[in-house]
Amino acid sequence: MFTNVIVKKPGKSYLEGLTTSDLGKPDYELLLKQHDAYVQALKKCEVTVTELEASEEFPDSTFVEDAAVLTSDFAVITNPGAESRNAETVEIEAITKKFYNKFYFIQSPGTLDGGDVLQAEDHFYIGISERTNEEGAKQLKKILESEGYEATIIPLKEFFHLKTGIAYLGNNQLVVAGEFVDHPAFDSYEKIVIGKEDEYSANCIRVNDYVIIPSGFPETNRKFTEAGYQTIELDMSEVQKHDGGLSCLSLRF
Ligand code: CIR
Repeated sequence: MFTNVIVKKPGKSYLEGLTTSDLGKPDYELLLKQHDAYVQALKKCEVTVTELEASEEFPDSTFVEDAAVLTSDFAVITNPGAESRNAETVEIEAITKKFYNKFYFIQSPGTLDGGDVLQAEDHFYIGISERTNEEGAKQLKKILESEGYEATIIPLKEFFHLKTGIAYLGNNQLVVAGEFVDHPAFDSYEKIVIGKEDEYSANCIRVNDYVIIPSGFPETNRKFTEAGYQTIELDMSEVQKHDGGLSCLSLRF
């Protein structure tokens, strides 16, 4: 059960942010509408939304998930792997101080993006990616284990971030795509498998009574509905253009 989320309005500089996709330039007005719909959907999930103002200095800072890993009783401030995003943590640390008094920090030469961290009850999975290095992953594992959690490090083969291709729904159920479908680390879970053509929809978020999924993936929606979940579909086109998905846009705790 989540009670709070932190989101951040995208600034105009979003258009100059990082991307590997070839989906074209985002439309800023449409992006704002999509972000607003995201905030409304979260409110429908009965969480209190803390919305940070846009900052032009950090083009990718609407992807707040990468700057912290939040658990029920402590916060880990990350050390984001992209140079242009590294100082996004300053604002996130300041806002999380309103909710937490126990903090840990990922330190250089360790790098870590929150998008590479998945929590499934008391077990965390930490991806090693272009953004999260082995040192960063090991630091986080040590922090989590010192707090009584289990942690498994997963070197990624293809996905951008760990959560690009996996989500935890609760009830021992995972949503998996691509390299995670047959990954032995996830053998003990019940899985909703997302096909290659619907891969983008594996980045979804369970928030209390709903699973929020990107629109345009009827097969994914059908799978969730069949598994007994209520879904909310959101158009994520302008977010996808900059390699983002539903999880990246919020910190949920
Ligand atoms: C970046 O390259 O950092 C952003 N354009 C996208 C970050 C997406 N974040 C995430 O998957 N957690």
